[in-house]
Formats: sequence, C-alpha cells, structure tokens
Amino acid sequence: MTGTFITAGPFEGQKPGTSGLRKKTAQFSAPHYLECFIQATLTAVGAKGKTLVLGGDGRAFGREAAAIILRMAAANGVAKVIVGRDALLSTPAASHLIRLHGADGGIILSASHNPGGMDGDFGVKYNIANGGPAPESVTAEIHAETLRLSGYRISATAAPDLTQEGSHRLDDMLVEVVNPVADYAALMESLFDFKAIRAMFAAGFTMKFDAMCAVTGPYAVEILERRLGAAPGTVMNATPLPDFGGMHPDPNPTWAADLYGLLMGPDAPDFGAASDGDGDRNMVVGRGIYVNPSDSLAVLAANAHLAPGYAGGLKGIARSMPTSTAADRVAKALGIEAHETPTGWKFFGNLLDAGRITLCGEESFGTGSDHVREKDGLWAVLLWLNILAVTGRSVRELMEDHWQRFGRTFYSRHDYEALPVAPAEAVMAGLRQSLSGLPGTVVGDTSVTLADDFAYHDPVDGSESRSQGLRVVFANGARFVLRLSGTGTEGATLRLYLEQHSDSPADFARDPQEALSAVIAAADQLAKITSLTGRPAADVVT
Ligand code: VG1
Ligand code: CO
Repeated sequence: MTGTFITAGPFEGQKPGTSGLRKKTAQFSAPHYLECFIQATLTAVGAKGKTLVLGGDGRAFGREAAAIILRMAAANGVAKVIVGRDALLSTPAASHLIRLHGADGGIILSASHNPGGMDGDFGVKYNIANGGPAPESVTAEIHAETLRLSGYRISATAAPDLTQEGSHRLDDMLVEVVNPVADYAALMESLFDFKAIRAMFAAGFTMKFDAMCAVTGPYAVEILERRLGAAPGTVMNATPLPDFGGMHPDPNPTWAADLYGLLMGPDAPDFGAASDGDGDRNMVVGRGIYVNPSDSLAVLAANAHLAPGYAGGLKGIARSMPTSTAADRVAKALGIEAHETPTGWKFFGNLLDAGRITLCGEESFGTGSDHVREKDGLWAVLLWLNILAVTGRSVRELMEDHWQRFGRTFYSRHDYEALPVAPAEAVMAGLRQSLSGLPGTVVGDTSVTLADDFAYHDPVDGSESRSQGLRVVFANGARFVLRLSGTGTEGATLRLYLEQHSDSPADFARDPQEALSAVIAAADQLAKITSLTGRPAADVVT
C-alpha cells in the first residue's frame, strides 16, 4: 500500500439500493463521503493487483470523482484501470469493457435515470467480473465495510488527464484512457444486420432518438447517424451535459414528453426512442403508438431470431416479477424456460452466466441480453430497427400481429413519488399484514387467488432474496404488485404495477388505463393507497 491514510468516517446510510449507492450530489461531494464509500468497495472486493474499468454518465461531479477514485485505486494497489475518455462510459459499454478485457470489475459513476447537477443526484455502482451489477452478497459486504472503516488511502499524485486517450501512469498503476464508444459500437455491429438497417434508412425510413443530454448522445450519433446513415439530427439532445440540460433523463412518456408528443403528432417519424442518464434504459414509440416496455420485451423475444446475433434462437427469457407476463407467453410458445426474478438487473446475472436465458427485461424500460450483463438501451433500439428492417412492418403492425398471436397483456405502473416515509410504509405494512387472509376474498366481480410477499430462490447459486414486493393475483388473471423504490434519494416512492390479460381481439384497441380500471380500483381498495397517502392519483403513469 502507498499513499496517505486519511482518517474519516464511517458514514451511516451508505447502503447500496436497487442499483448502487445514490445520494444528492451535494452529499456525495462533501468531504470524505465518496472516498469512504470507495474505500469500503476496494477493501470489500480486494483491490490489490486487480484490473478495473471506470466511467460514468457525464453528470456533475463525475470527472472529479473519477480523479479521486484513480488516486485511491493507486494507493490501494490496483494494477490497472481502464477509463472512458472524459470519464464517460454508458453502463452497457462499461459492462462490455469489463468482459472484453477480462477485468476484475468496474466502478460506474451514475445515478441513472435520476436528475443530475449539483442539486440533483449522484451515484456509484460496483460491477463484478462478469460485467454485471454486484450481487447482494457483495453489496452487503461493501455496506458492512462502510460501517467498519476509519478512513481511506489516497495517492498524493495527480490523476492523469482523462481528455487524452492512451496509456498513463499514476504511481505504480497503469491508467488506460480509451474511446468510450468504439468497442461498444463494434459489439452492436456484430449482433445486428447493419446492412438491412442501412438500406431501410436509405429508402426513407425516419426516426428520432432522444439522448436527453445524457451519455447515449455520442453512442447514438456514431451508430445511428454515422454507421447506419440515419439523417443528421436524428439524435436529439446529443451532447452530454453535467445537469442533463435540466432534463430528467428518464425515458418515459412523462419525462421524454417532447419525443412522445412528436411521435403522437401529425409530423411523426416512423420510429422514436429515448434512453436514460447512463444509457441502459429505452423507450420505444412507433408513429402514433406507444410500446409498453413489458410488451417490448415480449415482441423482441418473439422476433429476436431475425437478428444475426440471435439467429440460433433463445435459450430462455427472464423478467422481473412486476414486469407483465407477456414475455412468459412467448417463452411458452417457443418452448423455452421463463424466469421471474426480483426487481434489479443484478438478479439476471446468474441466469445469463449459466446459459439459462438469452433475453431479459424489466417493466421500467429495461431490456437486454447475454451480450453484456446490464440492460442496454441502444441495443434494444437496434434490435427493434433490425426487426423493422427485416419484416418491413411498422411498429403498429408488429404490435397488432403480436396481440393477435399471443393476446394483449394490458399493463401500467403508477408511481407515487416523494411521499413522506411514514404513509408509504403504512401502505406496505397494511397490505402485508392482510396478505394471508386475502385468498378467496371477493373484490368487484372476481376474487383473489394468490397473495404473497415475493421471495426469489436463485436456481443457480441457491441464494434467497425475501420481501421483494407484495403481489395479489385474481381469478380473472388480473394482478397488482406493490413495492417501494430502492433508487430514490428523497422520501419514499411507492410503485403500483397493474396487469390484465385478454385473449379477445375485441379488447385489443382498448386504452390501457380503461382496460385496467377494475384492477386499479381493487388495488386501492385492498392497499388503501388514496386514504393513507392522501394522494388522489399517481404522479407518473407509464
Ligand atoms: C428502478 C426500477 C428497476 C431498475 C432500477 C435501476 O428501481 O424499478 O426496475 O432496475 O430502477 O434502473 P426501483 O427500486 O426504484 O424501483 V437504472 O436505469 O436507474 O439503473
Ligand atoms: Co439507467
């Protein structure tokens, strides 16, 4: 060990949530706060002699944090760090670099879909050697270390200039500054039929991609405009900004309202998509038609074989528990395994590593495959484009074809954001207490068949994860799920997930909120959301 030991900490509350540790930027950048969390991470995973990947989504404090982490890595005996130029790496690109270089792990500087800037959020996530988010066993060890430590080790040497690609030294440690886009773009080119997509653009196909002033801008410009020939200007908000230009980089109809409005309006292009702060989420919109993320996973699974990277078919499909069952119906038709995991990408890692699944997804605009170990926004957009190019169908036609074949699974998520903690916990506690008595209870014109607190038994490593969300299933196939967000930094966010399947073509054109109205009412009756929170309606509906 080299460098200086600075006495500091421990800090309470450095417990990684659904996806790393997220706090207000002001808190993360306060003296010793980032440093103590990084020291806990380096100690917990054993840094000496290791190779790490480092990068982030360009939000405020990212470059400063990268410089601090490099000086700490050197002082903790790390052998080599591969860093994206300007400390930029999308989350899927970081996952790919870890795998490509056989690195031992990586540190991603992002609070993902949370707003950025000095009055926004910052985050740090540790990924393991498979390229995926650290599993609960590792994050628990990091958290335990945050409470044990008494300071951190840091080199006095300045970090190298991260604007320059190439090899640098920091004391005994090698720092390799790499182009953040090149390897990722090559991976995409190996998976998809770029020739067919290029021909589709050349024939007049139009699209808009909203990078939301976050990390996907440079990736999308390189891939969509330069390599695939989409018109210049196809990528909107293409320059990553420290505060994301004041945007909330969460690709959904509420926060990507400009793109959404464009696709629903008279001048709509053929296709629209958006990504989030760190590039792992995607929203897909066709001309006049919104594609629900759960449906997107199902449609991609049913058609993935049309892309060269998946021509051999799928091994299996996994979805998070609150994600709709639309993908299960595709798995059944394909005769492949279907898995249901807790919320958060870390739970897909073992299934992907074991070769049990090829595609996986979450209702929260996350879709991905075994090409990396993170969800991947641009990957999903390219798979959609590949399918559109090969079939010649529009997004609307593909959706309607899908519903004809598999039925339509109406789905919506209602978020009650920034609630005071007490009423949010009261909603959860109240429903949890009533679960055992619910089966058989008549609600509206149906009755409860199953009510539980979801527990996951990992079929690969045998680990158990309890209390992953309250779910209530009805005799008519409707279902609702209730859980608290693990990515917020203010109060509590309650997520209500709603689903109702129909095989009747007469239903397919129904508005989802209307088709779900009975299960929405049932959820409020059983969970008492309106009365306990005093909120008449959700803040964000997707
Ligand atoms: C949310 C989503 C979850 C997703 C997670 C990280 O978590 O619901 O599906 O994996 O964000 O996404 P939560 O605990 O707030 O519900 V990202 O793009 O913010 O890394
Ligand atoms: Co994200």
